[in-house]
Amino acid sequence: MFGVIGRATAKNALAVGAGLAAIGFGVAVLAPVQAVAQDNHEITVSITKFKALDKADELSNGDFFAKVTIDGKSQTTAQISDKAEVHPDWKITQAVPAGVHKVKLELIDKDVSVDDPIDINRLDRKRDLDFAVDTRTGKIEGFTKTYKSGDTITRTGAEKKKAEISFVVTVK
Ligand SMILES: [Ca+2]
Ligand SMILES: [Ca+2]
Ligand SMILES: [Ca+2]
Repeated sequence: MFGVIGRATAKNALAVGAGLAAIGFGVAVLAPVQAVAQDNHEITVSITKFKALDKADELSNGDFFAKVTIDGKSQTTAQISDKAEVHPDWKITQAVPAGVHKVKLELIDKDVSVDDPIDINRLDRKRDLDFAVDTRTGKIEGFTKTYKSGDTITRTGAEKKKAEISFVVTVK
């Protein structure tokens, strides 16, 4: 697009008005192109189960919630305070265009000052989970094996303030 504008401007090097008209034309052409990329697919991350493996809080049970970020847009779930295995059935859904999308899953203990990120990734110095979801194929990549839409994925942290978490990613 800039190349087209550049050539048009060069041809009319002295005619500033023509250059501005070309830029205006460029914007008018861009608008319908963006409208074609409709958010007609959907990614849902359901956290079906988690269990804290040590204490997230010193004096009480942890108060946990999940944060799911899809293509840079974050949503959080409600909070659950429990020391036992929890089946929260938290669901986060986001409409997306067809294709591959980056997803980040975090389990967090809510604290008064700074929240505690709970370790759900067995890698050292990495507490959250990053993966990519292809809404066209239903494949979920970024783990040691490739999962597909509807599979239950279970991961366990190994550092201090850790949990085991199970979740399902579905696409439609
Ligand atoms: Ca805490
Ligand atoms: Ca807490
Ligand atoms: Ca870790």
